[in-house]
Amino acid sequence: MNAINTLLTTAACLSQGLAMAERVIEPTLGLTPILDSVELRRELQEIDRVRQQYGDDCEKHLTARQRHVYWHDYEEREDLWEVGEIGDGWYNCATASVSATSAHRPAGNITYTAANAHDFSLGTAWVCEGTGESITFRINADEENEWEWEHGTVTTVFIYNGYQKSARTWRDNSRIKQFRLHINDKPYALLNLRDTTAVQCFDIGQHRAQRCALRFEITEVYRGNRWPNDVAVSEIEFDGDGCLCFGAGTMIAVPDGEKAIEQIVAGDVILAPDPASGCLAPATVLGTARRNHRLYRLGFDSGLSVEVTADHPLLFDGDYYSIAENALYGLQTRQLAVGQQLNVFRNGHMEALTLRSITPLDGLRASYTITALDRGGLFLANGLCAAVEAVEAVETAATTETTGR
Ligand SMILES: [Ca+2]
Repeated sequence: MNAINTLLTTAACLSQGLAMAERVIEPTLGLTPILDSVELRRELQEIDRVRQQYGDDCEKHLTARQRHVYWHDYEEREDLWEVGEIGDGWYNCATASVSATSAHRPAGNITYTAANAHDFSLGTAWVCEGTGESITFRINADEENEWEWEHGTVTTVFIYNGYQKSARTWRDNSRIKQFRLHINDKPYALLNLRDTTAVQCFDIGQHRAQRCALRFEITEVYRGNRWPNDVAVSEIEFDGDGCLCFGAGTMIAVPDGEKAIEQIVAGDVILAPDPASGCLAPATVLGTARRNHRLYRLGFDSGLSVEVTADHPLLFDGDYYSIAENALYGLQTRQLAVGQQLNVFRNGHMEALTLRSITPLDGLRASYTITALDRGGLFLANGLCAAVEAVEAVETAATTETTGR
């Protein structure tokens, strides 16, 4: 009997241990939106003044907070609640439909539906009773980007906690303290949210995005001052791999010099490296894309740097490398390592430079890429040999040509 009891106790401990082993993910905090419209307008006026004085070079004359406003609110000043930094990024490739187990009834013309948690506005929120309720996002490829999304993944969740319409609505309504994230109907992790208006970024690993269902179940709340039974979340957004890109200002080699990547349009002629001959040849751009992504700065000795997404394949000495090893584009990349010597095209010839640093940049930034060329699959970005998005098709064609199959 004792032996049976011991066995049962052990089994109970084991099952408890398993329950306790549920994955817990803490957020990294991003930018804090300015909820006070008077304060925001004041910052915008100051940015206008600096911009008039220094033109496009104004960024270095702004405070860190003003730079934040400049990047994320400046263009959207017509609607101060717009979530400017996320809107047209990953969503160029994907759509997410939203539903919830419940939502509070409208108060006059103010609604609290699930769709409010995914409308890119901090002025609206999904509001429900709280613990036990959940909101589900079903992700699918945008029809026009079907090809790209064969490789697309979801890796990051961004949450604007509470009702961020104003500082008062944020305090008065309850906020989420913890979500249990279910991926494709299986519990995946507990997300611990902070009681802050700053955007909260959760790295959830890499999940195939096509037909992925993410359900966020409320398990704990921070109580609001006035409406403890109104639990609110203003926005839940996503990012992922499958949309390789460079930061604004990355210079692309063209026949008469260089051109910033954000100015490249379909029909432009660029200089494309041919790995077989080692020569540069003109190629016509067939498509470009603009998105918003988390970017990383690669810093080389001699002061060269480039801002790029973690998944972008870069060709060095016959091998593809990226910051995060992946096979998203039908070719296996190797992971870049600090200290590595890499051949970069500089001043008209190849130069061996050492990779000194890989620095993650905060928040989401405007990012750009060339999706396809009329010949080859490579372009030069700050001298680095970078793959276009349709690189898999290009590589397959090259292999077929070489092997004669
Ligand atoms: Ca919203």
